Amino acid sequence: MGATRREILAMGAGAAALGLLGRAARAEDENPAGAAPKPPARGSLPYRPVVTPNGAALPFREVGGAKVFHLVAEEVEHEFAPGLNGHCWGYNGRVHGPTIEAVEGDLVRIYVTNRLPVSTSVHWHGLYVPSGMDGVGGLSQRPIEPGETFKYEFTLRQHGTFMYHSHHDEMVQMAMGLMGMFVVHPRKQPAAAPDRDYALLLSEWALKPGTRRPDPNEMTDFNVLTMNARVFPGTEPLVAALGERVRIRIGNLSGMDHHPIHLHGTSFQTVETDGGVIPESARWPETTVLVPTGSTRTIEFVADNPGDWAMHCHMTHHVMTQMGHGIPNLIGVDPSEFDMELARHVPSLAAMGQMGLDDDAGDEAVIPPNSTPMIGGDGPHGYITMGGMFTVVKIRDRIDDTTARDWYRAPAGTQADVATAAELARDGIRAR
Ligand SMILES: [Cu+2]
Repeated sequence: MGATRREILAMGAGAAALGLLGRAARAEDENPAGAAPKPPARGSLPYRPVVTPNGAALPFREVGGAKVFHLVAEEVEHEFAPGLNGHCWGYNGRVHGPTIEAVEGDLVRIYVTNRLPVSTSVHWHGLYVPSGMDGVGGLSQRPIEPGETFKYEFTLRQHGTFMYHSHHDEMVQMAMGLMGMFVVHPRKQPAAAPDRDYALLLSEWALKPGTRRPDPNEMTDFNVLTMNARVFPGTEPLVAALGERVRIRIGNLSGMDHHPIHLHGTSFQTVETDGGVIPESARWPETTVLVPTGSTRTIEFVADNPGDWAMHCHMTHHVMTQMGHGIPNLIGVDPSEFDMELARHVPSLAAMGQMGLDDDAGDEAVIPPNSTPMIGGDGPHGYITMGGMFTVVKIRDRIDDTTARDWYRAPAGTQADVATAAELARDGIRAR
C-alpha cells in the first residue's frame, strides 16, 4: 500500500510541484488493493525502498539539503482484521505510523504535530542523535503539548533498522499504538543488496471482546498480538520469487513481551540488530529469531523453497486473537449439554471444545460484536488454526498480481494426504 491521501495532502502542493511525491504515488499504483507487493522501483532514489506490509512510507520533501518529514500524532480508527477495530492512537491516520526511510549521512528534519488530547514526545530508537533530540519527555525535552508542533533535526550517522515511538507516558501511549519503523539505508549500497526488503513491527494490545479502546492497564494478558498492527487473517503476505534474496526487518515494541519469530521452509541468518551489522563470522543459521521488546532483528535468506510458508510468533498464545484465558479446561470433556444451556442465556459465548479450539474454528455464530475469530481464516486445505501474530511468506517461480491471494499448489507426490491401504500394507503399518 502507498501513502494515504491524507499523508500526501499533509505534504502540501509545493512538494507535489517539485515531483517529490512521485514515490508515494508510484507505490500506490504498483500495489493496488489485493495485488502482490512488488519491490518498489528505485526511481531516482539511491536505494530500493522497503515494503511495509499493511503499511506505508512517510513522504518527504527536500528543503535546503535536508529531508523534511511531518508526523501527526492523532486518534485513529484502526482495523486489526476485518471485523475487529480499535480506537487507537497513531500517526498520519495510520496505526502504526508510516515507515520513515532515509540514507546514512542525510540531514533529517522531522516535525511532530500533536493532535492528541494529551502531551507526547517522539523518541528515535537506536539512532545516534544529539541528546536534546532523543525525545524522552522530561529528560531530553519538555513534552509536546496538544496543538503544538515540535521540530527534531539530526544527521543520520549510521544505517540499519530502527524505530520511533512515544517516550512520554510510555505505558499508555505505546499501548495505544504510537510507534513506527525508521529505516536508514547505507550511503553505499552493498553489491549483494536484497531483492525483497520487508519491515514488520510487532506489538501487543489488550482489547476486551466487544470493546474498541485498547486497555493500557493490562500487564500480562494481551489478547491482540500484531504484525504491523494487524492480526491474521488481516496480515498481508510477503512474497518472493525463487532465487531472490529476502530481507525481513523485524522490530518489537510490545509493552511486555518478546517474540520468537519462526519461519517455515528455510533457514535464515540474523544480519543486523538496531545496534548495527553483525559481522559475518558471528552469524549462525536458525529458523527462529527472538526479537526482544525494544529491539530490531534483521534476517536474510535466499528464497529457495517454493510454497506457502507460515511465519509467526512461536508462543502459541500469541497466535490467538482475543483468547479468553479464564475459560475452564474441557479437553476430554463433552460440554455439549453445558453449551446448549449457556447458549440459551449468552448466545455469543461458547466453551472451548473437548478436542481444543479446532472444534469451534470458523463457527461464525459464536463471534461477539467487534471481534475476529480467535484463530485463523480459510486456507487451501480447510481452516487455518492460527491467528494473531501470523503471516504467510509466499515463494513462487515467478510473482504476479495474483500471488498474494493465490494458494500454493503442491506438485504431485509432494502433498501430505491419507495413506492408501496398499501403502500401509507395503510398509507394514497396522493402523487399526
Ligand atoms: Cu509472541
